[in-house]
Amino acid sequence: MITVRNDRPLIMGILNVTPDSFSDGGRYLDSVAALSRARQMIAEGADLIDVGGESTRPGATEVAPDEELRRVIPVVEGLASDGVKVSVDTSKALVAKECLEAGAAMINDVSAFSDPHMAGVCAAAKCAVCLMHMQGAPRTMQSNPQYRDVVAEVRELLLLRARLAEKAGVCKEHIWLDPGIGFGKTVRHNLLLLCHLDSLVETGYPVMVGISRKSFLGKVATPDENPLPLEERLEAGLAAQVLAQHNGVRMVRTHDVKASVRAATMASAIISADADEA
Ligand code: HH2
Repeated sequence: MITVRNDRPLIMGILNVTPDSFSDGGRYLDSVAALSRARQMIAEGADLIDVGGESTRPGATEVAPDEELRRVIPVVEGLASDGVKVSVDTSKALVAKECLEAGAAMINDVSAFSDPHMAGVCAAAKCAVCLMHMQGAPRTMQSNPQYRDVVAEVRELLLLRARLAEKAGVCKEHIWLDPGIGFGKTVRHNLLLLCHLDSLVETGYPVMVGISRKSFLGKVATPDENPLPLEERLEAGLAAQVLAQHNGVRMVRTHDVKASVRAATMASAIISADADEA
C-alpha cells in the first residue's frame, strides 16, 4: 500500500535499468549497480523506488516484454526482499503481472492503461497505480504536440482512464494521476500544467509529477538561448517541485533524492507554519 504523507510529498527515486534513458541510461544495467543505487536513494530519504526497464524519452523505441522483464525482475525482487516499496514503470500488463508477483507495490503506467489487460492485472493485485497523460507515443510525441486547452484535456483524459480503472476493479484510493510533463507537450504546455495543477488536485485523486532533469527546465532557466545541459537543471527542477508541492502534489518522481527531500521538507515547514503554531 502506498499512502500519502502528511508532512511532505512522497519522494519516488528513479532507477532506470535501461541502456538509453535520457538521464541515467546505461549506468544501472547491471543489477548489482542498480540495487546499490536504489539503496543509496533510500538512505537519502526516498519513500519508494520506481524501476524502469524501457526508456520513454522522446524518440525511444519499444522494448520486448522478455527483455524488459530480464532487466527489472532481479531489481524488483532484491528491493522487495529488503522491504523497500517498489513501483515499476511499465505500460505492459504482462510485465506488470510478473513484477507484482515479484513484490512490486505500484505500477507506474505512462500510457494510463492503454494495454487492455492492465486494469485487470492491477485490480487483482490490489496495487497502487499511476495513470500518466501522454499525447502520442514516445517515438513521435514531441514532433508537434497540439491542444485546444491542455489543462482541460489532460484532466479529461485522466479522469476517463481513472473511471475505467475503477470499473475494472481498481480501488479509488489506489489511483494516482500524473499530467505527464514532457510527454507530447511543448514548454508552454508544461508550464501551464504546472501552473494549474489544482485542476488535477480537485479531482480528489492524489497527484504526482515527474519534473526531474527534463529538457523544458533547461530551456526556461537558461540566461541565454543555449539550453542548460542535464547536469545543470537541478535548481530549476527544485523550484518547479516546490511550487508543485504548494499546488497540492503528493508525490514527486526524481533522480536527485537528497536535494528533493530537503527542498520538500523546507517547503513543508513554511506551508504548515501556521498549523504548527496552533
Ligand atoms: N517521466 C519519465 C518516465 N516515467 N512516470 C511518471 N509517472 N511521470 C513522469 O513524468 C515520468 C514517468 C521520463 O523520465 P526518465 O525515467 O528519467 O527517463 P526515460 O523515460 O528515458 O527512462
